[in-house]
Amino acid sequence: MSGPVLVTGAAGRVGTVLREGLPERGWPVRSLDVVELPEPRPGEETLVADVTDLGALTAATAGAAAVVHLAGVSGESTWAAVSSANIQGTWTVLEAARRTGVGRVVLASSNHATGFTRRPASGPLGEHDGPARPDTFYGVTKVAGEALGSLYADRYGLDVVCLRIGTQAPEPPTTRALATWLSPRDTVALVDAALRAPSPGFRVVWGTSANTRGWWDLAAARELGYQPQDDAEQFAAALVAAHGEPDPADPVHARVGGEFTLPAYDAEEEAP
Ligand code: 15L
Repeated sequence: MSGPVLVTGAAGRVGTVLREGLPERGWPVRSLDVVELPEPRPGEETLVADVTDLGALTAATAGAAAVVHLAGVSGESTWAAVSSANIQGTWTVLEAARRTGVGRVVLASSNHATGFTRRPASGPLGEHDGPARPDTFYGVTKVAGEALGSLYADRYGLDVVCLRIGTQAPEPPTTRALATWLSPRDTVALVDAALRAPSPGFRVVWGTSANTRGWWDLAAARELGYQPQDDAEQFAAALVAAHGEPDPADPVHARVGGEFTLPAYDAEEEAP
């Protein structure tokens, strides 16, 4: 593959990590966001566009080696806001890739596509144990994004790798994240593997670090070549001292989507 990797939503949390980390792994980056990108890196191309603008996205995708699609609303919102940015936006990215002949798209999906799944009593959850069970409108858009990826893989032959990301952050922010954390270093490693894997076709993989308390099986991600380096356990003592051991009977810990499954995340609460 030649040409830069187009990263949409490059100004966001994950995008900021990739703008730094992908070039270190040999991928030049073309960064796109709806806001002006701060501090362009040497060799980085930057673009400002709305991810639902097909003309702009087609122009931005032309000549790219692959697309890493992160843009969108990253939590619960009104149906209008989240469906436009996340479903229309993902269709736009895939359609732009098809029109320009870019063969690989890595989609940022989310654990919230399966958020109402009960945490396993023992043993890890594989991707097939996690059918669509969204916990929010946001989760529904991630299910739809995966479905669009599947369609574009089957109908048009694109390689589409969907990363069901856990909690991407510099450090695990909560005791739940002792299971769900994806470190910055492992974020880069996971996306790099999704970009490099030979002919993956359509894949859905969990995206976490190698957390001792993790409940998602990383076998499918490892099959792509992902080798996680980090484990949230190094932060466990401090988090447990501050918040107590996670109680499996607490609704936040009983379902994989955590607090997104709580009544407070009913999008009615978000409606204007
Ligand atoms: C996500 O999908 C969100 O984008 C992020 O803000 C976190 O809430 C994360 O999931 C999580 O489950 O911790």
